[in-house]
Amino acid sequence: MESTLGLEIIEVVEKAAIASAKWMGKGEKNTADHVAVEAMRERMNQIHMRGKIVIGEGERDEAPMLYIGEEVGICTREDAHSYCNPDELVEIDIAVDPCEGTNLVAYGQPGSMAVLAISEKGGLFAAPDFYMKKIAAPPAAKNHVDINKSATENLKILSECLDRSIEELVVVVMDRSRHQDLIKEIRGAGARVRLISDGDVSAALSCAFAGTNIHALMGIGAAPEGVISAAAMRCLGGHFQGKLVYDPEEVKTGLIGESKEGNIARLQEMGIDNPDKVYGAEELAGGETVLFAACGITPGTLMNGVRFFHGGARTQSLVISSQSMTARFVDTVHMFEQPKYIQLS
Ligand code: VTB
Repeated sequence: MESTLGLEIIEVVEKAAIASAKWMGKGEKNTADHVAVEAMRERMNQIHMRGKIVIGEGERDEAPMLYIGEEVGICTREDAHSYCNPDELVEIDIAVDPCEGTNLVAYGQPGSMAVLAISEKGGLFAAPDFYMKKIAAPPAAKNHVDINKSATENLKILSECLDRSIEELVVVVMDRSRHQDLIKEIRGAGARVRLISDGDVSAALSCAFAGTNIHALMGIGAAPEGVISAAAMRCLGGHFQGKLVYDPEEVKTGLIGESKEGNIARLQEMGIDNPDKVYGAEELAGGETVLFAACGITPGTLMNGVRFFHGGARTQSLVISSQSMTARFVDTVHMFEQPKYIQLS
């Protein structure tokens, strides 16, 4: 996979974040999402790559752009052989969430970002549009905590791995009714809960960095976002596990007339024969080379949000590569026109 790709994808997430940030606080979540999708797709189509969207904005008949299966990049054109080199013609899989946390953007709340993950063909799990039970934890706890253990057991393990008292531990949980028992159990074990309204990708990622005051993510979110989180955690050596949720008793997928049996059958049609399988980060993002890029739309734990100034904008992105084993924080000043001056910080 092209090493330059790791640099070009910074611009892909930056453009999406800037477009979406213009709608920050306007209460228009669909517009905040739509403009991010357009900007991400436009910049991706300027890259010498042969990409296929494996996680995107929906099925082809649901989403006009960045739908599952859409081909993106200059080297997807029929005459690509005449102007793309062999490396650039190698098919790659792309998982995108141009505006992860549309509500957060619409209401000006922290934690939204434009995000994507890339791997060679077949390197990312094409997650179904189901919920996923997730657990994320720092590298020190990798393969020690386990999604099949109780929150209480995992907190004890986390405490030992991090050499921190349970009372010091902070677990991020999405503020949903489905998590009432989980939240009660975490607090009962003595740990603290940081509730978020949306954006569990940012939360998962934060577990891999010290100093974020986030020591774990637990609870149920979306499976596609779980794959993107896993791509980052795979590169960072963090712990991430996911387990598909198919029982409406745990969480309703919103499909009319859904049933546990019907959901199991849908998963089997997708080739998922074991609906109770536990996926590790290395299975959700198992490719030899995995790239992850995110740019803050609103301020978050790891990255600042987009800040506009007269004639430009400033962004902060994070690009992680399993190839170079690097996590780059990229601070970019975008000059839309010749600025009067550039604020240094
Ligand atoms: C989850 C979470 C995402 O949306 O999908 C959430 O993974 C939706 O959960 O990060 P609900 O269906 O319970 O609202 C996000 O928060 C944002 O896309």
